[in-house]
Amino acid sequence: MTQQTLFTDCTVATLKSGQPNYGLIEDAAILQRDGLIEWIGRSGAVPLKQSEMDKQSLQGRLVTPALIDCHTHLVFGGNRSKEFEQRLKGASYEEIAKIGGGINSTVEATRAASFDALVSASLRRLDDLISDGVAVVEVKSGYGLTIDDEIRMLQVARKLEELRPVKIVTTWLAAHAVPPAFKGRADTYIDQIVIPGLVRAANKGLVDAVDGFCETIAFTSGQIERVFQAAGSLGLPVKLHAEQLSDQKGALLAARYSALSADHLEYLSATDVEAFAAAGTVAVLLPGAFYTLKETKLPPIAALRHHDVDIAIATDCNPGSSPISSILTAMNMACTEFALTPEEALAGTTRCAAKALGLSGEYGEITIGARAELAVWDVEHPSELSYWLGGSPLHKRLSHGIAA
Ligand code: DI6
Ligand code: FE
Repeated sequence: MTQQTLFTDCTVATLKSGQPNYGLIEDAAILQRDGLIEWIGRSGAVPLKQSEMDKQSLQGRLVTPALIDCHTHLVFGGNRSKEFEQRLKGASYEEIAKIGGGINSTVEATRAASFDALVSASLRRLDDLISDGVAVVEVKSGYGLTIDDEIRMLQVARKLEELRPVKIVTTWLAAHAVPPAFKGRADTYIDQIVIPGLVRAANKGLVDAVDGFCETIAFTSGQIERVFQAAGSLGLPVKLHAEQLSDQKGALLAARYSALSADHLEYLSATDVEAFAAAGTVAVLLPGAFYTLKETKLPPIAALRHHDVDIAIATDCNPGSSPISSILTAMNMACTEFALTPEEALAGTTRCAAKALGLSGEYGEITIGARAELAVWDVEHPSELSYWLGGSPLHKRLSHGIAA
């Protein structure tokens, strides 16, 4: 049976591409049918007989597309508060990684945790995101670093989707760090774990995209390129942690492989942005990592804007460089640290984040045919979503057109 609702008495920020001022529609109505947006416009212009419809007043609230966190490491065991203390005393992220802390310490804790323990630790963080109006979360592997442990992480990620009304997008990130068993043998690790593991995980239907960490403390662009070729032969899209700590020209590699996104980008050279822009690759900025690592080098925002690169914002939720499970906090940080406008920040967690996950048109915009995944807010203007810090002004989420 058809399920249809007319939401009335609201202001809608559609975030539709090419529309100024958040695509705002005052005194709006939204018609959803079987979980899809059937119509959106001014309340006086509803094209059907309203008496025949299930109506719901939103009592003057603001409606946006539900938010999207397009870059997280949500599944992990333990935490790294000890490293937080070390960094506050002056140790750098790279120094800690080189002496066996960093990603590899979370690898140990993740391998030691049971499947259920990983699910419940991840659920807490997922619930934080949901209470910020998030409906789509990308989740990476990368703390297993054996084939079985990497696969288990993605199985945990898929399990989350059964437990909450969200869409989980999975990413194979075995090329995140060289594990101790392969110390000094990064190429062998790529050949024996990263690529055969990817094939196995993909055959199990566990992989939506493939990522890597291109950095002096991780993998060279040549090593990442081999992973990208394997992804290509499986028909999987790629993305990359690029230019986070130094300029390794990872963003250019990502662009050459038509990556969905290149992420971090603090050390991306402004002169490389043009080539990057031509690929249509989304620039995912991660202000939580910038903040946590007390980074001072800003991503080349002016050049990204000049070349019309789509900019997304994500939490990078992880226990080392970004222990943040609030997308609204990431939006606030993007404005305060990177001088994005609140409108850019909101586009960065809706329309542009959807593009970074290959979900354009389906999520991240309120437009006819898109999914009725909506967030209803107790705010007067969308700029408030980036403005408040701490606490969430979410009134409710609508998932599949129904209160979630
Ligand atoms: N860059 C990051 O910011 C995360 N991964 C990456 O490649 C950090 C992961 C961690 O420190 O655990
Ligand atoms: Fe990351």
